[in-house]
Amino acid sequence: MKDEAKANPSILALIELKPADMMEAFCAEHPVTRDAEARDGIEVVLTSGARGLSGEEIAEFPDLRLIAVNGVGTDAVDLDAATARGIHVTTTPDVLSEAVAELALGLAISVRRRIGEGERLLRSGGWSNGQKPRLGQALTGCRAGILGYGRIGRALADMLRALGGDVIYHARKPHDDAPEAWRPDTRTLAAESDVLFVTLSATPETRYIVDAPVLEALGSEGTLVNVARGSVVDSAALAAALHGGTLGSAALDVFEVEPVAPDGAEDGLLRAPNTLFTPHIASATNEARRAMAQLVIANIDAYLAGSPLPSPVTPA
Ligand code: 8YV
Repeated sequence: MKDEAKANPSILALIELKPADMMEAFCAEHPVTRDAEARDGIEVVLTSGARGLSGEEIAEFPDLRLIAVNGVGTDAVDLDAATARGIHVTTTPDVLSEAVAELALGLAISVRRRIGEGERLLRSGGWSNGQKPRLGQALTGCRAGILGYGRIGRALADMLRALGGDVIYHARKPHDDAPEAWRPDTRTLAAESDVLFVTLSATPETRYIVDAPVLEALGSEGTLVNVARGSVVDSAALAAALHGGTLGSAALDVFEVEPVAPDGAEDGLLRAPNTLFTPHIASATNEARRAMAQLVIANIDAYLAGSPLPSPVTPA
């Protein structure tokens, strides 16, 4: 790469692409800076679904033309501010759907079969001291409700069908090509499910779409699994439902405030019974992250070449 371009980086990386060799190759072949204060001359910002780029930040970049998101969630990107300035936004759809669905499945099996609880009983010596592990609940054959029927919801439905249970879903409208049955609203979906999987996008309309009445409908034997965003679940209502026994169990990979501090805002939730928590790792596999990095770089290269962008979310 010409020294002149290296001297005047036009790409700001706010995140590190993984695996590391992808970031090394990216920086070797592109005019990249990691200087978070850089503004002038920055045409491209590389960010993540979790980090995003706010309207205030977008306003600080006079030359910005592309926001390349390493992820599918755009809730942390001010799309209106980007569109108003004709700034492109790209994401990495499809390449992470199976990884996210796989973790959702793993969380459901782990919390219902009390895998974490059993592991703690063994490591604490409780089992060797005669304590008996508690019985769990099967996932095989149970009624699974999927809230949100996009790429991740569909990938999850495919996996759940193999477990032989009924799979139903709620989305804004029924999907004609869906083998599963549609339910008209979230509470009806919860009432007819043993496990409610949350995969829908976080928007102002979906904030707290899983609230106390929905959790009550899911019931004292029911399980909630969230691999979408923390903002779609009212976590105070969730903590109360778990502590009160109106909801059976919950497994979360995303939270209203991330990262979660052990004694922080989600304290009540972290101390709730029958729970399992992971630190926003749904797409965190070598396979998915490498494919995400390849797609991010493909979008940036297309922009630099003036070619059509592979996966734009804002009108190209
Ligand atoms: C990533 C995500 O963890 O796709 C998303 O929106 O939240 C996750 O895939 C995140 O983008 C970090 O790169």
